[in-house]
Amino acid sequence: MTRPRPARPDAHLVAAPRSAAVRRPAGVRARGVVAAALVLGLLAGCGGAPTEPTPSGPALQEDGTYRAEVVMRDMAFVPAEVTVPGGATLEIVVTNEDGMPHDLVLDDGSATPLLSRGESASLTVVVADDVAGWCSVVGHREAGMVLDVRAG
Ligand SMILES: [Cu+2]
Repeated sequence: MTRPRPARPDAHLVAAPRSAAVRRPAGVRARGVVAAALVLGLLAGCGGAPTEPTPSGPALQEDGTYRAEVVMRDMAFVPAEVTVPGGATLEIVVTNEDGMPHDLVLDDGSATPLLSRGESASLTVVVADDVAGWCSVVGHREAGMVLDVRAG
């Protein structure tokens, strides 16, 4: 029952339906590009250089809280400012990469222990309003070792 298909003399005309690409709504394509950019951004965020981790902005966790990684380095908190939506619960994970001990004290009264080089600790705070943070080692706050937690 196999019959050779009749040759279509006009095949070259229908092979490339020009209208298909043109008719796709521009909005659909734009959303696709945005989604791809988001995926790329997430991938880039996960792949930091292993030798020097780059602190990033607060990351939204699955439970709705935020988590910020802050490094103590050269008598400073890096980043020196963390912003989350007002009322958000924020876990601040501080790691001391400096040659001297530091701690983190928040004006809500919470504080980490004094951390030696390589040590980490975390504080969890509800950021209803801006919260000031600093290192309580004598002279460090005055030297600029402050962390501003902001309710954005
Ligand atoms: Cu300090």
